[in-house]
Parts: sequence; C-alpha cells; structure tokens
Amino acid sequence: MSKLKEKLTQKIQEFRPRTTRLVKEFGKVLIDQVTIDQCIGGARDIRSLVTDISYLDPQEGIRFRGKTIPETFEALPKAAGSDYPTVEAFWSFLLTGDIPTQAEVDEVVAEFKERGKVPAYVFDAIRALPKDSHPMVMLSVGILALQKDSEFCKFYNSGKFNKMTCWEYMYEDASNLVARIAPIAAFIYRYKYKNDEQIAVDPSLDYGANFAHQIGQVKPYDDVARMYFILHSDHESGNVSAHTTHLVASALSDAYYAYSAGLNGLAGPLHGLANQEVLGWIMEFQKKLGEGVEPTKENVTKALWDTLNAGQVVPGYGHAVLRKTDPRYTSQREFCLKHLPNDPLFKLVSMIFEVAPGVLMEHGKAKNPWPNVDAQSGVIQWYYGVREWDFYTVLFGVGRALGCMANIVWDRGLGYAIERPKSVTTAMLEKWAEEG
Ligand code: AMX
Repeated sequence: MSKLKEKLTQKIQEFRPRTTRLVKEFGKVLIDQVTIDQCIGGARDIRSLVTDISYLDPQEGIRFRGKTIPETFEALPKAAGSDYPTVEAFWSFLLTGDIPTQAEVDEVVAEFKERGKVPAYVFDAIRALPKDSHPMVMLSVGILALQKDSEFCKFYNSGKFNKMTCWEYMYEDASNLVARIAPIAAFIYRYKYKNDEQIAVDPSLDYGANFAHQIGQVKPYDDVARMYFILHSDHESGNVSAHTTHLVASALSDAYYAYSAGLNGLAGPLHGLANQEVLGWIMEFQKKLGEGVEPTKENVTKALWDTLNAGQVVPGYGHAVLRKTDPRYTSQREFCLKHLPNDPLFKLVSMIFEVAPGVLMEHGKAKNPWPNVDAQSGVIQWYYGVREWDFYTVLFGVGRALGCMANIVWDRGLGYAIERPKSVTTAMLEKWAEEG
C-alpha cells in the first residue's frame, strides 16, 4: 500500500467517530431553517452539506484544508525550479490535510506515472465524436469511457461489498481519474485544434509540467498549469460541479459516472463555462470597437451596460456565496502582474475590473459585483498561446477533478448516505405563506 493510502486509512479511521457521535448524540440539533425564497431560489445558503476539504467564507474566499490560497502555495513543496507546488503535493494535501514531505510527493509523482496511462479505448471514444463537438463533451465522454475498468464497481459487483472498506476502491478510481484526466485533456487539445498531432507523455515530468509538454507549451506554462489546476480544484460542496459529483456518487455510482456528470454541470455558462464566455465577451467588445480603437473606461462602461440592457449577465462577475473579489482572481492577477504586466488583454481585463463593479452596483441586481475566478483566467491562457477559448472550461475540469475526487473518497470513507432532499408543491408553499 502507498504511503498516501496508508495515511488516508489512518485519517479516515480516526475521523469516523466524530461523524458517528454527531449523528447519534446530536442528530436533532438545529443548524439552519429554510425559507420560501431559498426553496424557489436554488437552495441558496441552506446549510445541508458537509465537507472538510475546503471552506468558502463569503468575505475571505476559499480555504483549502484550513489554508488560504497564499498559505497553501507557501506551505507545499514546490516543483523543482518552480514557484508553484506540484499538483501531486496538493492532491496529497487535499486528501489528508497534511503538508506532504518531498519524499511523500515524489512517491505520488511516481505513482501518477503508472496511474496516468490512458487506455486506447478512451481516445477511440473521443475520436468517434464529431470533431466540432464541444471539448467539454469530449472530456465528459472520455471520463465516462473509463468506467468499464472501475475498481469500485467491480468491488460492488463482487458480492463482498462492504460500507467500511468501499472507500479504498473509490480511492483507486479517484486517483486513476485524477492521473488520467490531464493527459485526456491534452489529447483533446491536440486532437481538436492541432491536427491530431499528439505529443507523448514525458515520464520525467510532474503532472503540471507534463500537461504543458503534452499540449505543446514550454516554461513557464508548467507553472500556469500547476497554478490553474490548484486554484480551480475545490470551492466547498455546494457549487454545481462538486454537488453533482457528490450527489451521483451518493447513489454508489463510481467516480467515473460521478465526475462525468459533474463535468456536464461545469459546462454551464453560469458555472465553469464563464471563463470561455469572458474571452468571447472581450473579443466581441474589441470587434465592435473596431481596429485601432483603444479601450477606455467610457467605452468599456458602455459595453457593460449594453450587455446588461440586453438582459445578459456580465461573465466573470458575481458569485452565489462570495461577497468580495475572489482570491482566485487575485492570485491569477498577481501572476499577470509578474509575468505579463504590459499585455493589452491583461490591461483591458484590469480596466473591466476598475469599472464593472460600479456598473453592476448601479444596475442593482447582482448581490456580488466583484470578479470571480473566471474573469482573469482566460487572459493567461491567451498570452501563452492557448487561444482556443472553448477549451478553457476543460482546464477548469482538470483542476476541479482534484477537489471532487478528494470529496467522494471521504464521502465513502465516512459512509455518507444517498442524497435525497424532500420536495414540496407550490400549493403547499402558498398555504404556508398564508399561514405566515
Ligand atoms: N451580470 C449581470 N447580472 C448578474 C450578475 C452578473 N455578473 N450576477 C448576478 N446577476 C443578477 C442575476 O442574474 C439575478 O438576476 P435576476 O434576479 O433577474 O434573476 C440577480 O443578479 C441576483 O443574482 P445573485 O443572487 O447575485 O447571483 P446568483 O447567486 O443567483 O448567481 C452567478 C451567481 C455566479 C450565477 C451569477 O453571479 C452570474 O450569472 N454571474 C455571471 C456568470 C459567471 O461569471 N459565472 C461563474 C461563477 C463562478 C464559477 O462557477 N465558475
């Protein structure tokens, strides 16, 4: 057994009594109440999910395992010659909550080389799709195709299924999925946009660097990949991709079924597709502006109002939980300030950052007028030549796998139940409304 799995076994065993005690001794303690507007309005803010992988504070933003983004980057061992930690170090941290040693990271890096070998049938399944299918369809199909080799599913069908040990099989699938999703994404990139000229895995590289290599990028894109995957990994459990993955896995569907479903939710324009929408919005804006016309505060403000007056949302702004600038936005902005301070697209995005919150406040609808993760992420990709912006959500999907997979391993470890909230009818709501 790997050191990581050994450590996780110990952690899960130590943790279980906490969950058991809460249910047995304090099961009826009230932690929230539900109002009609929450019921109709997307269950916003209702406390009904449990996760220890990350927590999202509306003012402060995300903490992974109790650490802010800068603290996480600071604490984890870095990739050789790099400013950023390896994805493997972060995976170990998300799963266990402990900062891994370099030796522990090296073990995961080596393990991922084996786990990351993608069976040919995955590529066949993707190639069978029309080439103009959205890359998120390709990613979702690629992940779903892996299902036939699910260890969890085999264990379930073995007749020896056991609620206490099934997490170990979920862990195997989750680790394989994480190791394979980046090479699958790289395959999609080369297949769809680069004439299917594939680049072989380089076994000397870590996860992020190998992804950069396989899509045909050089340094410092390895750091872009590491940063991007880590920043997009997890945002507690209520967002569409994480919640869908958790929900599907709660029916004891395996990791492949669950994450393929999660990716389908990530592909929505109000969620992960927003990073593609931001670039689309900017390009449309520049086209309308015309050749050689400089963006100014005035014409950016007008473009924002045009979007709002047309009944559309400003992509990359607003959030269901956050009420401040997303620290994932800030982290990417800091990267831009260091590596591409004079890039025209970065300057335009910075100008949008200056005016959009004011416009959205004046518009008066969005509860959060500040930028989210997606407002900034396309700029970096564009700068380094990854300009096929319908691919950006795929990058998000690779990163999000880390959080979703860590979560469903723990879900099975702690024996969470099948999710099944209760529905009511509109007539019931009307009756309760009248009764006050
Ligand atoms: N532009 C224009 N209007 C916005 C807005 C924006 N960026 N954000 C919210 N609003 C509007 C809503 O559409 C809603 O209008 P309605 O009352 O007519 O339906 C109203 O403001 C209240 O919405 P809210 O409570 O502030 O937001 P929410 O929790 O319902 O939705 C989100 C959150 C992210 C879907 C929304 O802010 C949005 O559509 N943003 C733009 C798309 C985007 O950037 N998505 C990515 C989010 C991060 C991620 O998941 N990757």
